[in-house]
Amino acid sequence: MPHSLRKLDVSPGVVLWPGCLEPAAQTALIEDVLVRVRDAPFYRPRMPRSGRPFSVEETNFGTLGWYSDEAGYRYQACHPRTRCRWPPMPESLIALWSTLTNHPALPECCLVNLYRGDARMGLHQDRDEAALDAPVLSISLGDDAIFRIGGTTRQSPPRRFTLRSGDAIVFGGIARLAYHGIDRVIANSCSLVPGGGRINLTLRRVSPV
Ligand code: MD3
Ligand code: FE
Repeated sequence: MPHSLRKLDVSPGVVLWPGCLEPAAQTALIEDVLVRVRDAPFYRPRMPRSGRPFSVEETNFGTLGWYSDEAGYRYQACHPRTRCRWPPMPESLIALWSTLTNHPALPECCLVNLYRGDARMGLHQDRDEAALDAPVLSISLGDDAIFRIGGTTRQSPPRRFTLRSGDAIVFGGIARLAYHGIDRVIANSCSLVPGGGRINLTLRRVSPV
């Protein structure tokens, strides 16, 4: 259950709930994540063609997981190393999706991004989902991150703001295809993630209804 439903309209299509999850809910959620990570360990995706490894480590929950390697970006039902289906999405996240997005269809993918050390995420669009009418929900856990979001071209002037542990943010409408990225993570700004760092959970609908 969300702790605070105080919301901020950050820019068209972007709604931020600062401190949506209270500390106890953050602890419960990180435990829900880490127990699933035992079955679906973090791996380092690679860039299409070049095979250059990401600085971020990833895993997924739900019926479809986002994956990238030399062959390209795609959604797949199984973990690349274990070959098993991804663990189910925590129920609390499905409930939060319905509360915050009001979207009628269920999320299919919870992409889990782990930022440690100098990990960052370059400016990109999320456009591997056929269901581009559905919003994306992101939940931040652990260290603060400097998030950057622009418009629908790389040239659009970006806005930057900090995403903190427990924050929830929804990207829909015109923001759904906005360029965005994580410039950097502020090490040791939060002690929630065992071993340090930041975990971001991104919930997405992939298939059209
Ligand atoms: C804006 N992750 O996994 S979450 C990603 O914090 C990704 O790990 C970042 O970008 C992270 O693709 C940013 C915020 C986010 C997620 C999806 C979006 C912003 C978005 C999709 C469309 C527009
Ligand atoms: Fe993204």
